[in-house]
Amino acid sequence: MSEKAFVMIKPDGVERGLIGEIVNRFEKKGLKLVRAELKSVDRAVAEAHYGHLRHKPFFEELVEYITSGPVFAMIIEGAGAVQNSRSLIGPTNPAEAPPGTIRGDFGLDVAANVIHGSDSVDNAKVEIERFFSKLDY
Ligand code: YYY
Ligand code: MG
Repeated sequence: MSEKAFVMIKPDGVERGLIGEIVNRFEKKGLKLVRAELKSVDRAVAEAHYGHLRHKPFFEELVEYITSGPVFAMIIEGAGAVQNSRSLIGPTNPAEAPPGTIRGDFGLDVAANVIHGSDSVDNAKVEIERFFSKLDY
């Protein structure tokens, strides 16, 4: 059975008009876009999504950033969708991400790093349920 990943273009990526370019990369890789929605993230969802970082000094800034404008939330499906989407996205800090990766090509700022991708199959399930209603996938 094919795997699902949760991927989200963050407010800076949406604002800078990168949705088409980014979706294109997933499609070219052979991963399928099975659900997508432009939506705003409220504070409760943001705090849950970044709950693993709540004790970090940048947590408040992170929550403010992700709630600052619309995001483009996606369910991506295909073989190894979680690992393969993380490979397309690249390392957390865009300043250190290699060219050819989404973060390497489109960013410099670790706080506004263009895109989120789930880091495990289990977390992907939790994130998909957090951002999409059950009827949507
Ligand atoms: O999964 P990934 O997004 O690559 O990194 P996480 O360690 O899960 O951190 C989530 C999010 O937090 C990251 O995308 C940017 C932000 N962040 C930050 O602003 N400063 C850091 N030093 C580390 C992470
Ligand atoms: Mg993460």
